[in-house]
Amino acid sequence: MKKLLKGKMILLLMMALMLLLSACNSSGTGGQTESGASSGDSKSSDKLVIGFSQVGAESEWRTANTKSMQDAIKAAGHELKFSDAQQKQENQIKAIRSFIAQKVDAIVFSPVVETGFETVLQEAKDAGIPVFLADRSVDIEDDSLWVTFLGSDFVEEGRKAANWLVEETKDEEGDVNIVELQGTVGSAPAIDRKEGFEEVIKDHPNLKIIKSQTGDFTRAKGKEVMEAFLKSDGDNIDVLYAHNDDMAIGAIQAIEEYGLKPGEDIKIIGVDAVKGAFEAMAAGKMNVTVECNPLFGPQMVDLIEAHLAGEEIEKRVAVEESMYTMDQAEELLPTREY
Ligand code: GZL
Repeated sequence: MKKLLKGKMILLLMMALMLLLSACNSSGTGGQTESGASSGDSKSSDKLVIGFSQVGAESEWRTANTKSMQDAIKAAGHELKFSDAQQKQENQIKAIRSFIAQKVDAIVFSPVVETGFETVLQEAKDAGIPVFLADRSVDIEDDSLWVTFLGSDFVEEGRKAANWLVEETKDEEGDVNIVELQGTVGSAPAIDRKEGFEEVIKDHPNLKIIKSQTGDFTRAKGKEVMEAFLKSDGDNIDVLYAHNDDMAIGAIQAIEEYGLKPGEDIKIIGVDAVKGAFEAMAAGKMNVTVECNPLFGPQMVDLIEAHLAGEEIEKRVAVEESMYTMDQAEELLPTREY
C-alpha cells in the first residue's frame, strides 16, 4: 500500500513539474500580455532581411548616414541589402522593386525627391512589405504607404539659420545681401530649408536674397555656382546661406580664389554640422552650421524591430538637433562623430 501511495505522489509531482515548465516556456517567447504589448523582448528577435535604398554618396552627411545604418543593421544581426542610387530617382525605384522581388522583411528608403514614388510604394504595400522613410519624406496623400518617417525637421533648420542671421546683423545699417545655394531640386531638405529661412527673413526687409540656385548638395557644384554668383555680384554679397555644409565648403574655395575672405567679407551659413564645417569654422572661414544629425541607424533598427513585433509606431519621429558657431568649433571638433 505504502509503495503504491509513494508511486502516485511521484507521478503527481512529475505532472506538476511538467505543467510548470510548459507555463514558463510560453511566457518567455514574446507572447502577448493583456496590454497588447509584447512581453519580454518587445522587439522581433528573428534575423531580418532589410533592403535599404540610399540617396547616394553626395556629401559627408550622406556617408555618415550610410555608415550609421549599415553598422546598426549589422550590430543587430540582420542582413542588409544596400543600394546607392547615385542621386537618381529611377535607381531608387529599381532598387525598391528588386527588394520586393527578393521578398525582404522591410524596406528603408531615403527618397531623393518628394514626388514620383506612389506606384512603387503601392507595390511594396501590395507585397506586404513595410516601408520606413529615413532622412527625407515624400509628398504623398496616402500615408498608409509607409510605417513612419524618421528624420530631421528641415523647416526648423531653415528657421534656425535665419534667426542666427537676424541676431548677427541686428546692429547693421542698410541691406544685407544674401546668396543661397539650394540643395537638390525637389528634395524635402531643399524645399523645407528654403521655406523655414524665408519664413523668418520676411519680417526683416533689410535681409534680401539676391541670388538663389541649386548646388545639388555637392562641394563641386557649390563651388561652381558660387563662382557664378561672385562673377555677377561679387562685391555686393554679404552672406551665403548653403543648404548643406558641403556646398558651403565648395563655395569657400571659390570665395578665396576670387580674393575675398570667407567668414569675414562674406558670412557663411551651412547645415549638417559635419566635420568639414567644424574645420572651416576653426580656421575662421565659416560662421555657423545648423546640425542635421545622420547617426540615426540604431533608432531606425529599433523602429523596424518594434513594428515587426506588432508594436504601434509614431507616424513621424523627429531627430533632436542643435546649431554650432565659429567660436565653439576648435573645442568641439575633436568630439564630432561625423
Ligand atoms: C538632410 C539630408 C541632406 C543633407 C545633405 O537630412 O537629406 O542630404 O543635408 C545630403 O548633406 O546630401
